[in-house]
Amino acid sequence: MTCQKSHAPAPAEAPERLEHWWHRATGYQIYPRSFADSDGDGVGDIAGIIGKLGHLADLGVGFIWLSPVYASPMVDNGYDISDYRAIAPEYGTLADMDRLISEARDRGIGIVMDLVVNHSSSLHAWFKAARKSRDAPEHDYYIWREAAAGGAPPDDQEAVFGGPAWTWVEEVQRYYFHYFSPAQPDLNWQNPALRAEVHDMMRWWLDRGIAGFRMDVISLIGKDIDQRIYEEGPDLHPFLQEMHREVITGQEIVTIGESWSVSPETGLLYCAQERKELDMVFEFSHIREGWHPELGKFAPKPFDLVGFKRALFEWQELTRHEGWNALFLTNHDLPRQVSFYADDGEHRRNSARMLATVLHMLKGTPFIYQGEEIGMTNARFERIDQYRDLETLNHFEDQIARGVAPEEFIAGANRNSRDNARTPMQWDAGHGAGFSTGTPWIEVNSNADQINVAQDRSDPESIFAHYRHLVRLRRELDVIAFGETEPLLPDSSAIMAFQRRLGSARVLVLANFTANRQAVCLPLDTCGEGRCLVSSHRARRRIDPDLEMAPFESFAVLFDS
Ligand code: ISL
Repeated sequence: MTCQKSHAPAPAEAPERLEHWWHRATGYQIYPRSFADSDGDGVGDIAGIIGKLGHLADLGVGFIWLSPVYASPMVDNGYDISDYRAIAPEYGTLADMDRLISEARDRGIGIVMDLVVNHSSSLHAWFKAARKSRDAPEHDYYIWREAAAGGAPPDDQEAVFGGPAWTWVEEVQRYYFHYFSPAQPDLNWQNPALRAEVHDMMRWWLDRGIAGFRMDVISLIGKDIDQRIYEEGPDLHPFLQEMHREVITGQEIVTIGESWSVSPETGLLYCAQERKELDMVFEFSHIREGWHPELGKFAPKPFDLVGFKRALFEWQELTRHEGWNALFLTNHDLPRQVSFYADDGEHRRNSARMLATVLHMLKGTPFIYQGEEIGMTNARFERIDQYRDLETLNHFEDQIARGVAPEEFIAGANRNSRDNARTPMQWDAGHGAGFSTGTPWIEVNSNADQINVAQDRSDPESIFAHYRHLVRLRRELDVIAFGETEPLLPDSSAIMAFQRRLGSARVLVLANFTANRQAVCLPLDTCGEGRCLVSSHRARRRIDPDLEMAPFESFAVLFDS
């Protein structure tokens, strides 16, 4: 192996970027159903979250992204909203919500609400009126088409959660469109009155003092149904610009859009500052790298570090001068990161710390998903009746009907089902993992007696302490918040390596993604004597061109000339 010089271009002068509070903040996602249950009904709630604000303040996060807590029949755990201005009774009341906003604010933590406006619940008052009569003003708040010949649906589009994307309504003799389940009819963004209702509702929440919005599948709102263009349709950006003008302008809030279709070609259309749309997007190219190209998420392919790095670095490059990145490896729709990308057995603690180092040393706003800060793992359910997620259950039915063996499906679900991230937060080794005194709505992970907050925080080398340190580094060091990213060793299938640079400061980040010792050969101009910012093993100061890394070791070293 020969060591090479790095050929990184000299960092170009960046145009001036206005600094906002969220540039140095770390987000924390709460899935309320599974976070903390204060009243023993087996379902997490807002009072439970308030009781745990100390944990989040210790971690140092700047804001919480709260998955939906609105009134909902909970077909999709709250991503089916029946009243945007009411709280689901099992989660609490509007007064609880106001208390959460103010108690979090007292600790320097903002609340970012989940804005789910591609669709509502079929039990929303708008849809109830819409399905009764073609003449109701709300009828046009949804997307209707006449039946095709013989009464068939207008086209053969399938819904994400299985089955056709069209459902027939007898009363109005029409089909309505639902990209997700029939319980989630798509809203018709072409209707200006509907858009005005959404803007009004957003202002209502901002008046309550929230810190921003995470916008669920926002890339779908500009769809052109007749052309069968769903993602990033022709009206997406005009609608986002209108929303910015009507609601967001002049507010020091953060907006994060979710988009499964965004690409490096379209990324800056959402988040370049001068376009006045969103601050950043959750994009999934690094996640899709782990999916089977034809068979999708329930037939995952082995993890490929080279593709994963390519995807992450491409977005680091894209947002070098404009736009901003939302950094994440896990959320409520994805598996637990230690299980998916590293090792959740013998090397779990170092794996968790390594993945955290990699993500939190990149440029962007990082998100920690509940339980990630203690290295929670996938659920490993053995039977389909242990699963609760409608996507997993519907796809099970569908794939069994197509001849897939149940064990084969369960193996895929064990790796990639959304329920892996939805088992209750593991607070302690007691009953219900300290999540609930009752029977949790979904089984607690069987490893809760070994993996829990109390256990992790009693360990001086804890995963929690590692995260807390990373969160602080971003707040304190300009090079971490704003430095440019320069990939190193892009072809290595074992090591992720990169540098961050700002002015005279340079940070070198190295991570071993394997359970083996790895010899690493670094470009000479990356080496030298520096200050160890963070490390999972022994502190590294002197970096030589040839070094050896322990299994799942990670570190970052600061050089300042
Ligand atoms: O993970 C997914 C891709 O197969 C989908 O399950 C998921 O629906 C997609 O990521 C969009 O997610 C968002 O919108 C859905 C909701 O079920 C997810 O929880 C939400 O994050 C519909 O509102």
